[in-house]
Amino acid sequence: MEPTDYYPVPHAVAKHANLDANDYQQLYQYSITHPEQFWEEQAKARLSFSKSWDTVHNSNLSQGKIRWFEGAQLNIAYNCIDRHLKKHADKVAFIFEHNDPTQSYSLTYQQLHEQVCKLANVLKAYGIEKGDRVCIYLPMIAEAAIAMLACARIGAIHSVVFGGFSADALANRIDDCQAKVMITSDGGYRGNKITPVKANVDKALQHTSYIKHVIVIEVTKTPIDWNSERDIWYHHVMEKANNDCPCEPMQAEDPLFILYTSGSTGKPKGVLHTSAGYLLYAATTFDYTFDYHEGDIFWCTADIGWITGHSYCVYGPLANGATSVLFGGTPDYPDYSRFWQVIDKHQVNLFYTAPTAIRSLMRQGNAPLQTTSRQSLRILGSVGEPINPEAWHWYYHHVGQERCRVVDTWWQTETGGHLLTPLPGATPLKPGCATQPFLGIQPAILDTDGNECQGACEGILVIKQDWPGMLRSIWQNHQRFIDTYLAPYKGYYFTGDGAKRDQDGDYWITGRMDDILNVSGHRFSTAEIESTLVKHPAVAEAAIVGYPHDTKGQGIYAYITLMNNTQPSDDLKKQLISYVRQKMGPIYGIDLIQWAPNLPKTRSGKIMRRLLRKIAANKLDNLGDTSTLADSDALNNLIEDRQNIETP
Ligand code: 7RM
Repeated sequence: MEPTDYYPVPHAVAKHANLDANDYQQLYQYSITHPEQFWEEQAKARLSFSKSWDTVHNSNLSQGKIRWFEGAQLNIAYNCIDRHLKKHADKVAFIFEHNDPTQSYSLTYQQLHEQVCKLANVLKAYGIEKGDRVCIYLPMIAEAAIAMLACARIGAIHSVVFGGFSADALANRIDDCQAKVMITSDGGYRGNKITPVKANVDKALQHTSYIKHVIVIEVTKTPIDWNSERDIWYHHVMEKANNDCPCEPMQAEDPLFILYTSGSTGKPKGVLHTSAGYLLYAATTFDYTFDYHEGDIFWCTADIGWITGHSYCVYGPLANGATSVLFGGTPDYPDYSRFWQVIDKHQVNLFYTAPTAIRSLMRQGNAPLQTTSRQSLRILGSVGEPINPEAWHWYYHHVGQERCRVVDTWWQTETGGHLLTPLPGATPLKPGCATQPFLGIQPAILDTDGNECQGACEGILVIKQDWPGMLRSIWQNHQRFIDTYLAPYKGYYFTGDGAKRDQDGDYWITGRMDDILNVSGHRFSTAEIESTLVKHPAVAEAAIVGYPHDTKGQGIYAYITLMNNTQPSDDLKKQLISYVRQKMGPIYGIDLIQWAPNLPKTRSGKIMRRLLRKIAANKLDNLGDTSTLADSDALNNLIEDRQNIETP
């Protein structure tokens, strides 16, 4: 490590921060030696309960039983909205920054309350009761947050499906959780394009029969098909809805939402989060990681369809009574200065985005930055994948003008909130390093035999105790929850990531240990893409691997074995690429296809992905042990042919 690649906390920053290095050290020790007292104090300070708990913590990690604040009652919408009204009714909750910069507007806590109550009453009128599932399939609009909160108000469980997923993917997710009502829109804006939203819903609903009512928000006013027995205009029913809706009292461990994420086997997992623990963890991490101070303007650029949107566009900021920007546009529209323009326009203090966005903006050079001042910025956050030092430096030196702390937050859909992150006033920064555990989190690094490594080392990242924001189960598949996260290393939560710990005790994430790709900060299961490809009549077999990609982090590389009677062609490549996008969603863009008359396999028939990854990356100097290969010709042919594949 270069000696300059280290950014200590300036005194002035430490002095004004919620936690300085001493506070963090003390509080961290306390949080892991007295977790129950620590989280009980946090809960009392941060949340309002209508009934207190019997036990703070009643978990058994190896048995898959995770329970926090059992016996307590609260309502999540009450905690995010109602309790702020007394003092802050006119404070802005959301600034909605429309795709079209001239169409932005704000929503105060009072206005948010009214919209949420009305929609909650609409849901009730269409038969939604406590515990029912509601599917939300929307572009990034303020109504997406309103819909989540309306569910929370009446105890319905929301399942938000990201708008970039296809009709098939949507249908599978509806089926898995048996959602009764769908909240969607006619279309969505993306830069100068309009995306079909309702059309995807119509297609999905041909394959599933659970949804009884579809509430449609008018966004783009594009023509859509209408099924009058099923479809309802949002603005019609909202106009007539009563704005008084009591909050349903919920048990601390009642489900709040399901969010599907890619697993290493094909089928997506319905990650289940519950009420009190999740909200407490989102609220605490929001406050400390972003060093939130009353009056700050926060902007998380994530879509609400991902966990980052759930925890840091909606629940974390609202639980803290904060003002945040919701962004319905793209970083390149109307031009590449959009992020920086929005920061100036709304005087954003705390900004949170993904390395893939940073890299693609960095590629535009500094001209788009120079039209803006960005003087309001104090904290810069990163999430979704490792941030490479080059992008980190650009973010720190150019975007933040060396004035802002960069928080590289490592966490997962399953963890509910940040597990590893620097704290602005407490932690010295190292580019590309997620640094230190959050309060209450005890990471460990295991070797392949499951032994804990001490000191500086590299291995498998696990967490030693449960924390309030941890997932509680996989929807309707508790055994899969245990098998995936708890059984691999008994007594630990298995993250699926590798990590390195350096001599200062700082953690560096090295990437996934399983067959999950991280493309532009999104999780993709290689198995899921493979099983889609083999459904195409021309495909006999497919193997997907990731390879290093300049802006996306990882690109998707497909090795495809065609049916005997099928001729390879560039046209067929295009067809296969669009087939996958159509079946799985436009975010599933295969970058490169290589024809593989044979795949390199072991004698027992396992595809040797390790070799395929090396070929895809064009790293052919050290292939490692190839002695278990059944047929070395397959490998040699692929290596030879690799030269004919252009890396875009
Ligand atoms: C929040 C989110 C989770 C996976 C995770 C990692 C990777 C996320 C970082 C990161 C290095 C980071 N949820 N990951 N953040 N890797 N540094 N700061 O992304 O469920 O969609 O993905 O993303 O591999 O396991 S997620």
